Amino acid sequence: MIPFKCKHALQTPLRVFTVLFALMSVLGCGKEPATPKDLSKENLIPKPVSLTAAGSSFRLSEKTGIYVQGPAEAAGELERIGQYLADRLKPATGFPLPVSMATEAPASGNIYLALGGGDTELGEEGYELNITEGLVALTANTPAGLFRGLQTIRQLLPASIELGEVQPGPWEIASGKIRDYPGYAFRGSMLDVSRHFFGVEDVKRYIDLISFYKMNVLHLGLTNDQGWRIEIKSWPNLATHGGSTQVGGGKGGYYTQEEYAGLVQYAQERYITIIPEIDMPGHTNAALASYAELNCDGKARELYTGTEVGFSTLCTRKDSTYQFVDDVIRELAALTPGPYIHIGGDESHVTGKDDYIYFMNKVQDIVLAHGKQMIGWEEVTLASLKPSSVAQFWANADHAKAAVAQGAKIIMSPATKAYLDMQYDSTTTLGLHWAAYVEVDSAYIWDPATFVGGISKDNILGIESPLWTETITNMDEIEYMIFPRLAGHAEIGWTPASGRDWEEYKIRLGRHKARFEAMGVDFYTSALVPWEDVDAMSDSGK
Ligand code: TNX
Repeated sequence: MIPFKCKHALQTPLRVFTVLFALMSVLGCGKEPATPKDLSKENLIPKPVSLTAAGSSFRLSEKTGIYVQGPAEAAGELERIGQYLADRLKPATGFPLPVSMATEAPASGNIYLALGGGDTELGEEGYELNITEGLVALTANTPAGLFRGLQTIRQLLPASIELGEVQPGPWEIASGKIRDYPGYAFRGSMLDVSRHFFGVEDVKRYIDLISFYKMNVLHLGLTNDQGWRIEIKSWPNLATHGGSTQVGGGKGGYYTQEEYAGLVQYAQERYITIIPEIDMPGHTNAALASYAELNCDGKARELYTGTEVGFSTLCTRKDSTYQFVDDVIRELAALTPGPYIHIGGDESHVTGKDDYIYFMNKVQDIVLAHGKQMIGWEEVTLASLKPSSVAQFWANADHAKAAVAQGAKIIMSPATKAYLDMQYDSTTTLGLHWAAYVEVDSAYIWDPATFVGGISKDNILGIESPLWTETITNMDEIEYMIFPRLAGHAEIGWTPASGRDWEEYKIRLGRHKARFEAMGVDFYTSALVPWEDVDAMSDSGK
């Protein structure tokens, strides 16, 4: 239970109070929650690869310090990671949680974050967490691995750890050992900031929310018919004119390059790669409205605020189109430390097939020339893909198979399972349902490695769940559509298929209710999930 509910209950008249008191004891409210002693009963999402319980617990106190250890050249980064944990734990505990460098494990009562090395099974993002009565010790090969492990520590503490004001605690974690690493190297979500524009603060919250579930990619849909959302200095009208509206005719917006660089850094500090998408040659009305010369007839289009798709195209046989593409990719590549640029390529219904292929082959070369790998929606497989290119499957298995036949890797985003803009059921007011109604169970019950016959895990880079925003206008609506489905997608990307079972998962998910509430997440309370008011990951309510 979350303490403010207890305070409220205490003000009620005596008779009602007696009933409430009985209820509160059941829920563990009004007394200290039971000490969590069995690590195997924790409700972690994604579920760890392996976990052994040890039967006691660690207690965080006002004396707890966070000690970080690693080579001198990593000191700054390790201190930042330690500080990230301190910043997550300080508001609710009220403890000072100082961060310091260490050369060996600290004394009893502390948290120890150490870069190990050499544990090849843990790979780039895995971690090992050893919790004893005396110490919480997290080790990983890389800072990214430590960061993923910190999300586990957060989830092992009571849900009220996520509240912004001091709570009574106690702050205890069941003892034992977790060894954990992801099944797929690429685990992401896409946010479409073009159909409706979402400002820097919203994108930061999106990053924070996906990082809590150990995702490592944020794909930003920066351009579409309805809006161009990134400043391009060599073609300034794209943002100032092309970004000036959105679906429904609202005022739109765009990120300056400085703001965008700030987002990239914010994501990097959470070990999330931002993949920028410039959708071409279709979905380009905002660009076609900003520069007349991008149209074959030389006439600028009107800005568009509806939700149709497939009516726009760049002029693929004009040389100046490739000057435009080169300038945009050059500026974007300079803002992109990650390896990928997404060039869209979907639903180009008014581009001739030969023109489409001619265009894509040229664009792929441009992306490579600027030192990046190309990702495109599955239709790009019509072109001659280089082995470094990646196709993003959304609906057509033949496209995905053709991409694999060309040596390309696949990102799995089946619309019937992974599209976060699909309505949960026929009563959902937001979203669309052209692919399917996607209830929380359906979003969870599928395996990327068997979803398309002939495409196996080796061909798959990972999984991504896209949120298209034709009907989504603010952060509350974003949260309602992505949660709880995104948590399930994160688990599919991380946890081995053998560890995934809906009947077991739905219990863990139901126990995340207090955690969503404490984080202020506006989520869909699906009737298929047994939601429970469990605060502590204690033995109560299990
Ligand atoms: C299809 S799937 C699109 C988007 C829409 C989405 C709505 C794909 C690559 N393109 O343009 O926003 O459906 O669900």
